[in-house]
Amino acid sequence: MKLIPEIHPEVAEALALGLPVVALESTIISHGMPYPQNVQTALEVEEQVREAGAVPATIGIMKGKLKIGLTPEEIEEFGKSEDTVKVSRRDLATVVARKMNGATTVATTMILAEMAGIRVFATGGIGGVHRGASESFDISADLQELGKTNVAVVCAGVKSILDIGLTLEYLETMGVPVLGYKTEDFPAFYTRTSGYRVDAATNSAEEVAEILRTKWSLGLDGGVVIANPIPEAFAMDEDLINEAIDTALEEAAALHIRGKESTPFLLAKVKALTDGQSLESNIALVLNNARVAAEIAVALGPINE
Ligand code: PSU
Ligand code: MN
Repeated sequence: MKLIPEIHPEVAEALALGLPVVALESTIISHGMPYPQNVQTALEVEEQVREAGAVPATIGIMKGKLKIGLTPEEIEEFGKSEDTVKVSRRDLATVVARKMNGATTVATTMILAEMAGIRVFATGGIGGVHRGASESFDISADLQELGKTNVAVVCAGVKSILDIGLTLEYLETMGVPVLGYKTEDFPAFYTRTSGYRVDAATNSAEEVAEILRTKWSLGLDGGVVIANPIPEAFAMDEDLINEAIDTALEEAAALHIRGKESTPFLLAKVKALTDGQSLESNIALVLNNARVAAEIAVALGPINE
């Protein structure tokens, strides 16, 4: 028997009517930000999606149930709980079978969004190829997912805790278009530039929607990265953030932090080292991505296959 996700009634209705819906992930709530800012941000992100004319669907796993659209109470539970498992593709079956609570990463949120028929997803940053990956082999499952699952992901680029150049190479190998939203530069999450370029700059949500529609109508399965730089006013000083990242990476190496703990450890360290400034930037860019994702979902309209 096929496992079907539980879709929140408001989301189900929007999908049935062909109205725009934006998927949102839950690892950013459980592992990406501290409580209570995580919950507050998750709720504000939903509000931002609504203001821009789409219905938000925060995705997560509760007691093994696949949930498309969490209630504010469920978001609060995700934000508070300390034993929620970070669930990427390889963890999904175990967490569902054992009826555990799980927070979905970019990869898993894409999988569940696609199951529900949601085509646009907003997050902060995607996972990527870690620095030193030639030794550690640490490459986020997000990149393989982008290669095969039909969901567009609006993000603020890739953090320089990762190897940005290798991440872009990997995306090219997987056939994933990397579009810049009103920029030619690939952004580095906390900063608007990374020294790398996007494949194509776009100037409007309509233009992005046209590329998405064309890709999928060509039968080219897979996602698209829409790189939307952090608003200027919240961009961080490059030297400050790079120094914090270098220190965080040194500490992670000294403590032998590996595997799925790596990204959450680095995020928390960077926040501590920048006196919370990185958290403020993080919140601003996620809200900005939610708005752009909603505009793209509106421009895209329903996809009929
Ligand atoms: N990058 C961020 N914030 C995050 C993450 C990445 O700036 O919260 C989370 C996302 O859920 C992403 C996951 O999918 O970390 C990647 O983890 P890993 O590198 O273990 O695949
Ligand atoms: Mn990893």
